[in-house]
Amino acid sequence: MIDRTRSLAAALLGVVSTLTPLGGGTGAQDATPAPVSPEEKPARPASIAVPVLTGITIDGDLADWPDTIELHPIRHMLVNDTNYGKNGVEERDLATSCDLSPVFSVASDPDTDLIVLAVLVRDDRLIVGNTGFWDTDAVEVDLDGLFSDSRIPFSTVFGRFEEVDASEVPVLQYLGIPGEGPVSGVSRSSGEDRDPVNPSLSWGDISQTATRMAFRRDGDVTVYEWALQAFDRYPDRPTDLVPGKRIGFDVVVVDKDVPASTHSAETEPEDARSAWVSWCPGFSGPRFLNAGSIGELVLGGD
Ligand SMILES: [Ca+2]
Ligand SMILES: [Ca+2]
Ligand SMILES: [Ca+2]
Repeated sequence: MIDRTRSLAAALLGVVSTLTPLGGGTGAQDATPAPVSPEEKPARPASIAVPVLTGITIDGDLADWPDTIELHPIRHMLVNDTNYGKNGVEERDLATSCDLSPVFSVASDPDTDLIVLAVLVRDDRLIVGNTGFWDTDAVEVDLDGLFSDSRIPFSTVFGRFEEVDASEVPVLQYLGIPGEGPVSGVSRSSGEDRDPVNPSLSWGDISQTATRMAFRRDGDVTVYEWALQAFDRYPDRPTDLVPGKRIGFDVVVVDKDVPASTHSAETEPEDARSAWVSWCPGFSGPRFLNAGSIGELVLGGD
């Protein structure tokens, strides 16, 4: 996997090297790979020992990221789903396809207690929509500061979209699109009217968090640069990012390549539905309902 990751990075960065240099900047200190001790064996199917990285500016420009930091592929496509499709890409081609080939780098910043995340998405067609989850290119980030196996039933959320509060959901889901908000057409959540923000926190108020995101489009690569706040309990108990801590984590890239022609995911022509591709393998329903279904970050440090 490491060799494949490196070859993907080389292939992708070969394309974007003059456009989105990941590294070579002087703004941040070098990322030191986190040593993994025997007691830090992976607990989830997808696991990263994340380095410490400070001094990142969230502006969509990755020149402040060190070139020593590892890139990870995002390559698990949701198939046989009524909301999403292959969008013309086969899963096996996600490492090299000009239609869609996404990678990311991630680190923890102990100075700010935030997770920093760079997502690079080579994507042939930029589509930004504001009506729902099905009409736009997007990135979804799932975080569980408690690293729990908590699970809630569908009924907690579905049918209560405007009332349910993020504190009731075991996984916080941050959403970002490469354009102006609103995200997913949300104008009201947890019982309150919301401004059209981007990024957004599903069922919550992102202004009560320190999370932010900036995007940039260079050639055929969309870059999302994030600083993300995890919570033991949203919004009053943020997670302390201490060395050795595990954080539940997944990152998902959504690729839509033609403007939506209908008003729901199910009614979009099957070949026009967006692709949904996750870092963590497996799909047992929406990530935010099941904290044990996402991967993990194992935090490095001194
Ligand atoms: Ca930056
Ligand atoms: Ca595409
Ligand atoms: Ca697209």
